Amino acid sequence: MRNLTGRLAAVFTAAIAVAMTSGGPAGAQEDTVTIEGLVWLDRNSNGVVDAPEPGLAKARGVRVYDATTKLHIKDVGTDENGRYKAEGLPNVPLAIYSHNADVYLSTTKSTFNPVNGGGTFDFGIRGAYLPVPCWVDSDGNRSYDGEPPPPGGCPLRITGGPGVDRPVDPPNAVANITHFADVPSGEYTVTAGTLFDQGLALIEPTKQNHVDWVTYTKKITVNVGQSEPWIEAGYFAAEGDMAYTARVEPAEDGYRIGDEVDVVVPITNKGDVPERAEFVLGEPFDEQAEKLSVSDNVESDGSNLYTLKDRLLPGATAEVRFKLRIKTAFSMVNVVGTHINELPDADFGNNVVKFPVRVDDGTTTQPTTPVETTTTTTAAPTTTTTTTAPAVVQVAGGSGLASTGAVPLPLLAIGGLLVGGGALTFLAARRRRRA
Ligand SMILES: [Ca+2]
Ligand SMILES: [Ca+2]
Ligand SMILES: [Ca+2]
Repeated sequence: MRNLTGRLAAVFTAAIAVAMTSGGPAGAQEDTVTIEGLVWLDRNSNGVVDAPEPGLAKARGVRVYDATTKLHIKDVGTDENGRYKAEGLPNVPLAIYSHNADVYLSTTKSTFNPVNGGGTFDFGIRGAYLPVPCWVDSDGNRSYDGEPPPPGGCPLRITGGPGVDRPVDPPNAVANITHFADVPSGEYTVTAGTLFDQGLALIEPTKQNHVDWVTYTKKITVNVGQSEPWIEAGYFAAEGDMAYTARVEPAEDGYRIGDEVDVVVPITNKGDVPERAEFVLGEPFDEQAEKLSVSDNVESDGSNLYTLKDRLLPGATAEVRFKLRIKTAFSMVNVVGTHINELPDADFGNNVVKFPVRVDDGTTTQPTTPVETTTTTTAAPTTTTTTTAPAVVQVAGGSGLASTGAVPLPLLAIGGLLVGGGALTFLAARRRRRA
């Protein structure tokens, strides 16, 4: 018995010894390798890390594969300095690929294969360099002649591609012009900020690479490592002038409570740049006419202040249409454009429209409707044969101008003082919001 016990103990001890040499945690550590390195923006493409060339921070780094089986092991990203490090990789022949070669130009080897025992592998990449002349056109020729940028800098931004969203880079020691540096390939939108509060607006695009003066955007395609396209954003001292008229449809000498009418507000841009126009429908008030619908080319915050959704080109006219049902008598249509649309309005004289409208106020005695009785011979019902005569409306001193957009000069002159209801309040509130 003692002999058997001794033999079992010897076997058990041997088993532990085998397990310790072939399996345990100490063995696993010896069988792994580490790779590390730098991914940097090699702007001069010389394959060397020069002083001003930054690492590609917090981005994609490398992809690691088993070089024999082709199986993907892991992807490793970069830190804030553009460095990557992968520990605990199996000690097998590895294939290491740049994870940026699809959207950047590689200026060094982009693949190391096979790699045994780990090591350090750096990857140089180069993005596109997009010059962006951005200037205030001081000589009026709508071209860039080395003029300085707007006083507050160039409000440009690039968005798109693989998660790019950043402002334009100012001129620096390397590039003496505003630019987007290190841009990976992809589809982008370049957006120019509006500078209306400085009285500046984009020039009319005359070249394919100008940022559009209506949308303040430009869509571009960037190819791997190119030095184009360049984008131009020229501003100039613009003058805004929106002109407003109004009419009522259908054109009638007078209207009755319950009638449905359209108040139409044509707005013409007499300024020299596209702008979104704003105005207040001062009268009729909501208490006087129910708004059944408003054309979809304007937006409103729920007040009686309306803003064109799209910028109106110089010389163009947009019509805003209100469908109204008359609720109570009113005597004026009153439309007032704002002092400041996107730019200050250079001529407020064409912003106020005010004209009289005749509406039956309900006190007029309706004329006794002459029922056609030509065939009446008995007490046959007549109610269904009633013919309603044209309404006779109460004219409160109006001159029947409802059907025209013309504004009598005296009324125009006082219009600015008699802005209906809360128009001035809304105008003031709007300016404060913008401030
Ligand atoms: Ca370099
Ligand atoms: Ca110029
Ligand atoms: Ca105006």
